[in-house]
Amino acid sequence: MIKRRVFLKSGITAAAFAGFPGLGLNAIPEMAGTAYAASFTEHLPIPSLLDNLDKSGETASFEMDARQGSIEFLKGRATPTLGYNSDYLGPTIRVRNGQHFRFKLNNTLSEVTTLHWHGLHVPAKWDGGPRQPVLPGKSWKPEFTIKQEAATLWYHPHAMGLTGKQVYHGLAGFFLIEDEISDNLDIPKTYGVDDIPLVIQDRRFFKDGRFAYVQSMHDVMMGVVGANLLVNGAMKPILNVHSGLVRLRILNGSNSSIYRMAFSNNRPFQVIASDGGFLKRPISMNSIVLSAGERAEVLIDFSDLSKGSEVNLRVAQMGGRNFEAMKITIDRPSKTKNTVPATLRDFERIPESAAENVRQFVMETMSRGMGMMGGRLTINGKHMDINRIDEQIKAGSTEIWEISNQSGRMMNMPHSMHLHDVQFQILSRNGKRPQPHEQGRKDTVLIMPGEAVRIIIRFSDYKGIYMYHCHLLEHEDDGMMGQFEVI
Ligand SMILES: [Cu+2]
Repeated sequence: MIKRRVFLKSGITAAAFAGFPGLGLNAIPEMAGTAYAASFTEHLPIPSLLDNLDKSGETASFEMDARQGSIEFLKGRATPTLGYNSDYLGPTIRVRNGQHFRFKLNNTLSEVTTLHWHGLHVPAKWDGGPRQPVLPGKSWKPEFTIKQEAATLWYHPHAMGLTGKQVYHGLAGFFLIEDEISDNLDIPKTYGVDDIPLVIQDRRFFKDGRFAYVQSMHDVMMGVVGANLLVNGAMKPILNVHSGLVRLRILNGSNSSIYRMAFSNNRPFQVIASDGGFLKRPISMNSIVLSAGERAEVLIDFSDLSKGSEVNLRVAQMGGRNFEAMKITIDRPSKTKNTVPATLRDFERIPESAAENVRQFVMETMSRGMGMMGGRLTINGKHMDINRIDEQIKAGSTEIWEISNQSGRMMNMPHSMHLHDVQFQILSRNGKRPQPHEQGRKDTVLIMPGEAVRIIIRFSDYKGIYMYHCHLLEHEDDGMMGQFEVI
């Protein structure tokens, strides 16, 4: 009875599941699970930093183990986890544009994994997608040159059918690129002090403490949504900052949730960067929506507040809960005098006329004629097939991709389209110019039911096979993914 009530509350009708054999309402798990009590006691964990910014040293060389771990998110109950060099999450990798990057991943897990550089312009063979599996006990040694301007990217596993589970258990980390422009901007840049990475994730637990990652039909269709919120792996942490300007690099690292983020009293903040780097100029906002996989860098000014003041980071889950996610406490006066710069970085908008080709992508649930074969979620009526190349693209060409979400007839399901290798620009959303903070460099874009988004992409030097897929990880694992080959 409880399950049924929770299910109906989600606004989906039983009819939406008609035609899925053996899946009556009883098969639907509790939606978001129990919300466990947490109070602002723990300090925000800051992932350790791997960097080699010594300008004489041209090569950055790092090694990480993907390994099992355990954490007591709930007091007295151990949660088995995964992490890179750590029980949960991984270190922040920081590199410079132009630097040579050498890396070694050791897979100490009992199953296959990969490591994908989300947002990075990277040779196809080192992309770390499903085509580059790393077997248990094996290592993977990518090596390439960073050819990309300053940005907040991230890394996570991307093995066929296992992405959702492995990310949920903790495999994810930040990948930051710096360059001369980020060096010269007068913005906070002391890592962990006034330049803070924040990965936001919701989680659902079984009573014994294990993560409740079950991939039921409901979870695959609607995404795994949890009633507990983690910021850098901590529930309701406290962050102590100075009474000055603070930079937050925010990643929606959840599997399938869409978040609206804001601060107490709707305190305004300045958005300075989207997925792929700095905007032309700061955009003042009171809240920002990020879908799974998207990032934003924001500057927030606490100089009007005295020591002891508190400001909460608020996260509202679309169609779900409102969380007081983190408490920011002003614990010292500011020693630095940063002001928000008027401009950030030149940005050349690619004109529509530059496009040599237009492609259409329809993201759809149970497309006509596909029936029950494979997954339920499709792009252009197809499920992911690693032996099929879906799109061939000429190296050096510019294309427009028109992506529409036509799942609304089946059920109201947002999607989050992500392209590997490239940073694209959004031309329009439902025929209208995107909001100012969406006019910069993007690699992931939220597409609500019934929406159509047009993006423009320059495919430059690297040839080879890359993925495009829904970044709601349950959708990706169900096959809402295709491959493009740059030839
Ligand atoms: Cu999706």
